[in-house]
Amino acid sequence: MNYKRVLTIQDISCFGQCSLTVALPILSAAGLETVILPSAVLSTHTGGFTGFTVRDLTDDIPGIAAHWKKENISFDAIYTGYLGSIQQINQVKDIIKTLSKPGAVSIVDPAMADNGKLYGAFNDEYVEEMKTLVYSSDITLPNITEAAFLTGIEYKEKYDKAYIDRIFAAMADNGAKTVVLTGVSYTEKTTGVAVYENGEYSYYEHKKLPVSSHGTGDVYASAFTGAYLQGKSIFDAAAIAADYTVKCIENTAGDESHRYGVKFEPVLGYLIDRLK
Ligand code: PXL
Repeated sequence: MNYKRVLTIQDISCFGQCSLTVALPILSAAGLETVILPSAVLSTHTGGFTGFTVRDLTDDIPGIAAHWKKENISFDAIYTGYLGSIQQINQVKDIIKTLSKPGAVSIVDPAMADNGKLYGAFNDEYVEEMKTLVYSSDITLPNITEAAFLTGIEYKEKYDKAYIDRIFAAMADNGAKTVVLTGVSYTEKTTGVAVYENGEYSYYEHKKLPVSSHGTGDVYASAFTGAYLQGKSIFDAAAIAADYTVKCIENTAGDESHRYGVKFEPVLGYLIDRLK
């Protein structure tokens, strides 16, 4: 196996199975040296909980990055998820510039919206700043809501391939290189991932489960990053991550007390097998 060092920058939601508590175990299981940079520490994630605590770590980030630079620590890949503020988006841009090895890949999950709406903490100004990070990255993994915000194209619940083509064309016009668009569903019983790479569209379709769970975007992006850095093609990594995410949702479905995240740990073996 290829031993690569990846840095992932996102928050720690202590309870709730998302962001770093998902990314670190999944990337480690994929066989990667995983370095974390927590952007904030929250008692829980912000989806469906009230009264959570937040410790913003913005002021700690420059010192951490400067120490790594001094120690000559650099990365084969930098993968970002939920970032709490505009200032943190700018810090991430600096870190990508200063701590990437030559040829390193930047993978940006613009985790800021779902189901047609921005998450509570974000506004239009945040979206404008996120555009600059997304459009300068090598690979980005938005869902349809995020892609709509990133392009200014209206969000639609029902659409056809022409709508997805329009999103890809607008993202490419803005500078996007490779786009892995999640949650693209053309039929009632199926959903999938649309991939835009080198100007070409491809689509991986799989069954749609009748439940939606929090944190699946983070599971997906982490599994994709793990598979891609282990040498899978963009399309194969997108498909493996989709199959793994389906397994996680299946493993959680039926447990109404577990809607805050997915039980991804018991099925990590499946992901590891797919990476062999
Ligand atoms: O899963 C994305 C995510 C990550 N981190 C925090 C969140 C969310 C989504 O709501 O609130 C803190």
